[in-house]
Amino acid sequence: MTQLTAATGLLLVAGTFLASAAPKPTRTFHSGGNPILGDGSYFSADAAPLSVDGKLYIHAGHDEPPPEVGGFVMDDYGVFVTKNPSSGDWELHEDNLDPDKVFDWATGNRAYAGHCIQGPDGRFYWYVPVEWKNDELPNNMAIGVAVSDGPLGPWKDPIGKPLVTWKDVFGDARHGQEVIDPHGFIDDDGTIYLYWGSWGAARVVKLDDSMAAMDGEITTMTGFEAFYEAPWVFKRNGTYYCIYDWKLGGTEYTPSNYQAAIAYATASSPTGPWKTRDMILWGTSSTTVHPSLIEHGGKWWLTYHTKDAEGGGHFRRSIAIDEVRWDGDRILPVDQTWANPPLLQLTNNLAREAALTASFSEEPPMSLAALHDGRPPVVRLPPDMWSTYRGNDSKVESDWAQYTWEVPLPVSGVGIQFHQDPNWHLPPAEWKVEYRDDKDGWREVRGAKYPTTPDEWITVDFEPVITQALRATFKGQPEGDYFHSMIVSEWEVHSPPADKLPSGSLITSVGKAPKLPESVKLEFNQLGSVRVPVHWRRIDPEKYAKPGTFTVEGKAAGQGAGYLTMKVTVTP
Ligand code: FUB
Repeated sequence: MTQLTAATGLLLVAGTFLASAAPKPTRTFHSGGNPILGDGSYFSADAAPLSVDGKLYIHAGHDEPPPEVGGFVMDDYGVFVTKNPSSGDWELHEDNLDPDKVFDWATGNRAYAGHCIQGPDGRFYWYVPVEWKNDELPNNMAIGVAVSDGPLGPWKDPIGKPLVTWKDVFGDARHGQEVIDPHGFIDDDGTIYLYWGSWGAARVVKLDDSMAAMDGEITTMTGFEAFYEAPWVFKRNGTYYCIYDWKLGGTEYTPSNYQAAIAYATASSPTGPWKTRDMILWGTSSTTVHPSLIEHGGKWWLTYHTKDAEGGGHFRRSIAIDEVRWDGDRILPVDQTWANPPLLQLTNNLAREAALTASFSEEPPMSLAALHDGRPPVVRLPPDMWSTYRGNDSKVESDWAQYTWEVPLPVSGVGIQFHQDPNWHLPPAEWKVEYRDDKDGWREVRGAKYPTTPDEWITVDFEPVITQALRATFKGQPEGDYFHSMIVSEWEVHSPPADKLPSGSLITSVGKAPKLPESVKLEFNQLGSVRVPVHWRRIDPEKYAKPGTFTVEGKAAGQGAGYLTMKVTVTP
């Protein structure tokens, strides 16, 4: 079949399209790793990948709020394009679909997670949940569909109205779940399914061949464990897979009920019943993750989002992509990667590499892990905070949190941020920092002063010590015979700078990964020499595949002034 479409002049050939009239990207960039675009110049969320004619298109939402706004501001969609995610070469098409301009019935706000697929007619259908100009319903998010001859638009509304609304799912009922996060899937027999789901319910309906009308009953899918939102269905070797946002507050994967992890379920039919198999990725830094999984260029890829870009936040997210490996029909847990992995970031904060324990933590909704996530938050949500709240009548006078390292390390200060709220949380009446001394047990650090001002960053310096554990103990503000609980969003532990960061060299032979030392001896003024763990950058096996030399960077724990370097010589 060859046809020339009137709308754009694109040539459709047997279901493929020749992108003669493909719009020009608004920018091209090279990505050094996740987040794909991490410089904070454009925030993106809800990645929905589509592999067409050797290119990977990622249709994505656009996060636009200023840093201090704690809610979604999403008014349009963008598309990221690459031939090969490993190349790091990307195009970005900003403002590719603007609901304001495409849908007469939409307010133009809340352009949430959509999904673009190619229909049997070779055209592209982008299902998007946007706000409907209808204020009579309990919730006016509705799924619209935009169509185009190419995956980059221009987009048109083929039906002039929403495709699925609250009314279609719940009729006149006042209670239900937001109609968002659509996902399209065409089975081998040509049956077209539209899925969506949020707030714990996943739904599906068949579409007719127009791709823009429902064809049958809406059903609620069953069998998932801890389904929260964002169903993404695909088929591999006859098995249907659904990956989704998994959420169960108070568990190891999602301590706070504001976080989500990524899980997958399988079924023998595209509508379930589903059986949850395993986790693919534990929660990321942002409260939402919105996963998708696709085969492209002979590899499988997971896309999701985080708040790891410069200036990022829970509502200023950035999309990420990592390779997925299979073991037979099992999806293996994905190794999350970053352009600059957390343990390689230049900081003197030792808290990130410590094991963290506490006398108590209110989980859910809060999360003890927030103390050492390395990010004092701008907009605070529960997973960004440790709380000792046990009720308004707690007789517990004090609580503690403790960092323990695998080896003794030099420490010379802490940074902390307390908060208060109208609900019984106050900064502590007093607090202190102790270190563990092998001989004498817990001893208070010397020379420290302990401010308690809420909502500002507090730095406390003290006489340097070498220790394997540091503990902060907080006394609650008394009221009658009760004690107020407290909230801490971040607790850093600072290492003093070493006198010098050494560099080294070693030899390896072709094909053999160099054996980099796990620790390095550093000299510290007053404290003498201390062996400190080193985190090395991952080495691409290409580097030692032939004779030559290259340099690897390493980050010594607690050393923020620069990287160690190791020169590697590869001999034949
Ligand atoms: O981006 C807005 C909403 O947040 C999406 O629809 C959800 O999947 C979550 O990522």
